[in-house]
Amino acid sequence: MTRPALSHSHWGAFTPEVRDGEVIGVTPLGTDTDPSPLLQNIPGSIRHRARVTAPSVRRGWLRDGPGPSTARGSDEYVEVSWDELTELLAAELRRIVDTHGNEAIYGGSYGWASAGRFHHAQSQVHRFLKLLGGYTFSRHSYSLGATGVIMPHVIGTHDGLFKRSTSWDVIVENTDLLVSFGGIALKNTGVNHGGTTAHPARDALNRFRGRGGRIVSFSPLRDDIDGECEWHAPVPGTDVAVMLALAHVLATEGLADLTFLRTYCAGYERFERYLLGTDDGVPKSPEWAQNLSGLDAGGLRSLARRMAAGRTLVTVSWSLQRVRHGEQAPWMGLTLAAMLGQIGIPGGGFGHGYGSMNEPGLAPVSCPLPTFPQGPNPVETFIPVAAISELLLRPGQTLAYNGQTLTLPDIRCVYWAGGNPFHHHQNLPRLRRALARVDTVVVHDPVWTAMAKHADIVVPSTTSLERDDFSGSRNDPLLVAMKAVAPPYANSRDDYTTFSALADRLGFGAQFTEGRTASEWLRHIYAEWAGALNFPVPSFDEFWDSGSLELPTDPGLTLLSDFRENPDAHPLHTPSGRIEIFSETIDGFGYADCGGHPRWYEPTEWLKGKRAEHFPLHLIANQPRTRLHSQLDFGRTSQGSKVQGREPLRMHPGDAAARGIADGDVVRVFNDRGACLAGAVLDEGLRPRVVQLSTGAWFDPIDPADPDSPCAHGNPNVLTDDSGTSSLAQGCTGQHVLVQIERFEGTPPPVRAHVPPRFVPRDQSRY
Ligand code: PGD
Repeated sequence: MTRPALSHSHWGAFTPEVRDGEVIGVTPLGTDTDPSPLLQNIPGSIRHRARVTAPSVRRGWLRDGPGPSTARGSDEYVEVSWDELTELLAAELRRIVDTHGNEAIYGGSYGWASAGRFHHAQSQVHRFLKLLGGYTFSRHSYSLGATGVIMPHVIGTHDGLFKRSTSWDVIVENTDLLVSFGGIALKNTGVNHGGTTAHPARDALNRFRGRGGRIVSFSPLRDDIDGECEWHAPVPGTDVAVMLALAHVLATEGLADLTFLRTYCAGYERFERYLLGTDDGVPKSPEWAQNLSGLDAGGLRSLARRMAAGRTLVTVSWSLQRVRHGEQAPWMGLTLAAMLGQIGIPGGGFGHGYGSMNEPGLAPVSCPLPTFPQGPNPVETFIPVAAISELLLRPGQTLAYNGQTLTLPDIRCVYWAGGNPFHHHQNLPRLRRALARVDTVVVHDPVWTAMAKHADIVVPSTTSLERDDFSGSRNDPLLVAMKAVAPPYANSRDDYTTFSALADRLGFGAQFTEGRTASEWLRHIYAEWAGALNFPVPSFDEFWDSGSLELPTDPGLTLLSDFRENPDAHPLHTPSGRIEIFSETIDGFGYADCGGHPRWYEPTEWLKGKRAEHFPLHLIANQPRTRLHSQLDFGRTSQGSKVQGREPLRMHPGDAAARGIADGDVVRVFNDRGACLAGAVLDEGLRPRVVQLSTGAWFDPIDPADPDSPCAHGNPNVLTDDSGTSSLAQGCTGQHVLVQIERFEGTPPPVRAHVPPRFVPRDQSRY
């Protein structure tokens, strides 16, 4: 038995214990004081049955050639050699480019893939497709679709909000009251997309409480704050109304900081007319908000006074913008903080995403990170990332987005590496119909996800445990040398090798590889980076041998402190240089679903709407506690939470009793879009009529040939609505959906989510 060096994942660094090419145990990095339980999903993952063991082609595609097919998702596969795969794929890409042009390839390929600067699947696929002549791309993320568009308009940055957020230490030392919309769930602070070597949030919140700080949490789920807090459980989707009510108290009781609003903001007066009901006759008072949110008006009034009386930080979780009209919550949270006048003061102001990822609150690295060069994309067509089904189902039609009218191109090939749309996209029956329309679907993944099972060409990728790489994230001090701990499993290859062979076959191999092997690229990227720094770092060999390298960071930040100090010397990148409480730009777009200032819009999926007469429970489809998205769903931590093999669905005991449901029962969750099975867990820590089913259980259609088939395993995206946040951002709205639930009677179907598809021998594939 050997004990190899450090390895790294999105949820933490660890030392793997390896036997016979498999990880059998992991020891978290010694300096990590709160290691993530997700690490325990890793043992057994290299040789798991769900791995793609060889290049595979869908039988119908091999037999009939490229073209639309409803067999995607239910067909058999044929194993082919790497040479044959390269030949087939290169010929198909050439055909599409020659016949339909490069914009007919959708390479938006969203997804978190694995930690690692070089073998990062998105970087690899995008570099390859750019050199092929380009591809239709995607903008923004499923995490932050609404924020990614609204915040640059109103505060002039998106990344900076997280990267240069107020640090945990500053909060611990200065904040009196932390008013959190959407909570600060420590389950989410386990992860970061570049990797993360320390988890300070739990300790920071405890130290904050120890100093006398108070936490107020607005969330339908009690455990969105771990530990003590004042919990308010509004009707889901009404946070903006609650924020408006707090703002109303500040405005009407002389508690708003008018000097701050005049000096640092633009357009408060226009917003105030709306707030006070000057034009529409509806004051957005606590009584008004009580009607919508179910929260006591008196309680809101006294909270607003407390917020004005001390150092208050208003935080908004990312989940609140992952709903219809999701642009409004971060914008209104920012406006509320601006009215308190504490933006830029240590411990006061605004924060977005504390408890959404392990980034806000952490010190940023004060130098650039090493990068794998991408090059330009010669194609200009794109979609906001969550419009994938729109793109495939409505070629030639238009989509409103951020003041533009996009014409959707006619996509013939969908090329995916390092993401799982059957995890991240909404309304899976619609997505299945959309994928049936194209000529060819290509997926690179180490495992047989539902997306791989819908592909025509499946490329077996290695996991990060099977290749040398190094990781780094913008808010983590360590570059970590990620040394391979096992050889590539079965017949898998790293994506770089796959793309190198393909590029070679297509005639641009030399441009893609620049003559370097993977290990030469690691050295090259490191050397290029080291050469551009203004401080010395060890040689690559020294770094590789020592296992990690500590980078300088900017500790003790307060968000927008420089702007506060001197708004003329440090103007925001907005048209006014100020925080735009009223945005002339957005107003000028003339959208009915996103106007010039933050406002309350009635949600489409909420308990007080018409739809709730048919589907009377509000399902929160949030991030899972037991895995990252859909990754390693078959791992120990994830499997340990399942109920009768299905994803746990939490519901209030009263709602369960009314339906004859007991703890541990299999339940059927349904609405007019689809249905799934799940395992009931009764919990009083939810607002009545709210249920919670996390994303990430692998989609498992009971009848794979039926696009409307229910999922046996508990994937909530069979239920969610595939509509954008608004015409402004068109972001993902998967967080909220109305459903009905009943006890499942009879013998539930088996869960086959992690079982590979059926294969037929090569000589039978012609029939
Ligand atoms: P992952 O499960 O991380 O989900 O969606 P995302 O697609 O990122 O998928 C990553 C895939 O990459 C996995 O299948 C993994 O096996 C594969 N992979 C890992 N390493 C490699 C590699 O080296 N090479 C290749 N080729 N593949 C690799 C996440 C998305 O879901 C996000 S970020 C959010 S915030 C959204 N949240 C919600 C939500 O709140 N509610 C709903 N209903 N839906 C959501 N979807 C979104």
